[in-house]
Amino acid sequence: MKHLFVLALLAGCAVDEDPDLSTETSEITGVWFGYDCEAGSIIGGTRVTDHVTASHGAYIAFDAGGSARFFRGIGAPAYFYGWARVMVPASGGGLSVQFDSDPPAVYALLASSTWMWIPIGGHELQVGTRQIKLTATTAGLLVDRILFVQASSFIPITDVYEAEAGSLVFPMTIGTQRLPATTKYVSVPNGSGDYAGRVDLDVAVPYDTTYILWARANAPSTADNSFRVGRDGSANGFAWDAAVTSTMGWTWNRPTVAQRIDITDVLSIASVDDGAKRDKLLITNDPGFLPIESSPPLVIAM
Ligand SMILES: [Ca+2]
Ligand SMILES: [Ca+2]
Repeated sequence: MKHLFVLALLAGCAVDEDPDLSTETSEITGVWFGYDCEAGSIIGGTRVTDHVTASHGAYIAFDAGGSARFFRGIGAPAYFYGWARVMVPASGGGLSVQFDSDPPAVYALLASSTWMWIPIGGHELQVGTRQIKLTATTAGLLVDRILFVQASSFIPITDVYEAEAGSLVFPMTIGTQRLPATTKYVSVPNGSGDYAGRVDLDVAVPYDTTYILWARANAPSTADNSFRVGRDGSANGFAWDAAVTSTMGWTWNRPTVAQRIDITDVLSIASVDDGAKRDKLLITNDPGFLPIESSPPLVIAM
């Protein structure tokens, strides 16, 4: 890291932070890099806000000017397509993206009360340390993550499905936890028996390929945490053990292997252990996206 850092200084780049030089490749995106914006170098009227619907539990808000900068070490010239996960105030807004001392490009954004991914252009990145600088043309713009991939056809998603919105097969039933906030979930109540009950969720993705699945679950013991996920009503998919939680606690976890999903598909979540509760399923193709649970566990609709 030091080596390229010194080279960058010699080349006259304005670098005031160690760049992130890690190279990552995922089976879903190919070569990629991304940042949770709250981890950037943030100055001026930009603040970091914690929230459970943001990746790593936080986003940046452009309140009154300010900027967020990220430093990327590039080992070989490559073309990257950029994406940003944003929420836009009712007035609409604009996100400005600047590489090094290039003229900034401004992307006009429509109002959105939920997170959405927007494209932020293609960029040829040369060898060395590149600076990516974000600013906003409108106060109130929120930015959670930025993601850069080499595949021109890639479209990022971070889609959340409520488990209780699916089609239930008895003895899978809908339940409600009132505290610390109202959470609706599905479960096979303890005593109803193992290996019985299912919920089928209709899902949609941009294209047929593999995706990362996350589930938010309550699983108070290893006897109350197992389920299977298949497709089209079958449980012949893969086993998934939720992370063990406190009695009233909820947490996100994921299987290590990405799973194939078609453009329109039915994911079937079949109960193995009675007593396990499932609140939400999140489907993403962003390898760096991390849903988190605040501590003590809050329950806030995503
Ligand atoms: Ca974030
Ligand atoms: Ca739910």
